[in-house]
Amino acid sequence: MTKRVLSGIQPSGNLTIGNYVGAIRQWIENQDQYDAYYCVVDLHAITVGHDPAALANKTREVAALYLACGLNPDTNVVFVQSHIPAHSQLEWLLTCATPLGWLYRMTQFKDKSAKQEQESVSTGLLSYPVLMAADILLYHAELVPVGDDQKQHIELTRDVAQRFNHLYGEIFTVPEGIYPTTGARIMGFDDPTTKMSKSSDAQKHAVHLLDDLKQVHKTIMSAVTDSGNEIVFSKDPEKAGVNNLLTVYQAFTGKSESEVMANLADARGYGDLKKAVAEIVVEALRPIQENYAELTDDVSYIDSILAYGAEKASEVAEKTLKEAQEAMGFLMARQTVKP
Ligand code: ATP
Ligand code: LTN
Repeated sequence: MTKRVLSGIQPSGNLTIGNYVGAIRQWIENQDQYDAYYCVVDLHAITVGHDPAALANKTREVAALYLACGLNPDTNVVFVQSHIPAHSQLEWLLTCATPLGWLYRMTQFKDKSAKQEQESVSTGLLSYPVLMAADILLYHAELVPVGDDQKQHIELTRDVAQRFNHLYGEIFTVPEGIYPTTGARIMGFDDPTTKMSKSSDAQKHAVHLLDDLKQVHKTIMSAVTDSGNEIVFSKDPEKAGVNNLLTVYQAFTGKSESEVMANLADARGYGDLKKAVAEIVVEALRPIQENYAELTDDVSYIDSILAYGAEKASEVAEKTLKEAQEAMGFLMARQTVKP
């Protein structure tokens, strides 16, 4: 049987090569094998401060990038999370079945809330993983392709599904996360000890999919390394910068570690390594940027894909929501109103 897949990215900044390698590339590589749903999770993007004037365009941009990277909208359902009210509705039902302690344990909540004034941390930032669980469980997704940083959220989704099923009956499929073998966590070029993140403002931190290609080259050439000169894959924290560059090279070429080392045998130092990585990344981004320009030439094209996607997604989501409501004992609304 074809497996059901769901994943999504928040329109909370400019998509990075981390989002590409950790998530989108997995979606594309296996797109013929799955019955897949990919959403732009705009409701997640408002959990930290956002710009209302930019949200709609960002949402469209992320959807266009899914397609520009190679996702086929004829065989995958591509949609916007907020277009399907069932996501917010199921979230509330699941929230009431989720112990608060489970949410306080989430490291992403701890990290993101620590960066804000404690008084202004939103409740949404805490309940965010429950919304993610709703996204996944509404579609009975069996597999969720994401980067490493989402492991804890996937575990929580599994726990919530199991708890709900135990309390109210077997409604939800318990999903599994799938993670790329290479590049599940790309680190920042300015600081190889922190994950590359699209919401970081730091200069030279990330390469974004739509960055000017000269800038891409510059950012990679400025990557932080170490004071040595040894080009090796290594878990030594001292060598995190070099390891990250090699990982990016490996992720973009699809080669094994030993093939990567053989390819780079002539590199004399870190300058040569960075140049090789920059060339690979620039050539991978070039066709994506060309596709993106073509796709966004006609604004209504992306909107029509999203409208079609919402129709398909809603068929599945509405059905699951009703099942969950019935299982919890709600009086179901009837079609005919006149007594
Ligand atoms: P934000 O900074 O807004 O929290 P983000 O860059 O961490 O954003 P998300 O929208 O949280 O991106 O993640 C979208 C997908 O990209 C997820 O599957 C996530 O695991 C993956 N991802 C994000 N950053 C990386 C990274 N540095 N390396 C690998 N995968 C990543
Ligand atoms: N929390 C995820 C984004 C996300 C997601 C999802 C991923 C929201 N809903 C459902 C997979 C499936 C993140 O990457 N920050």
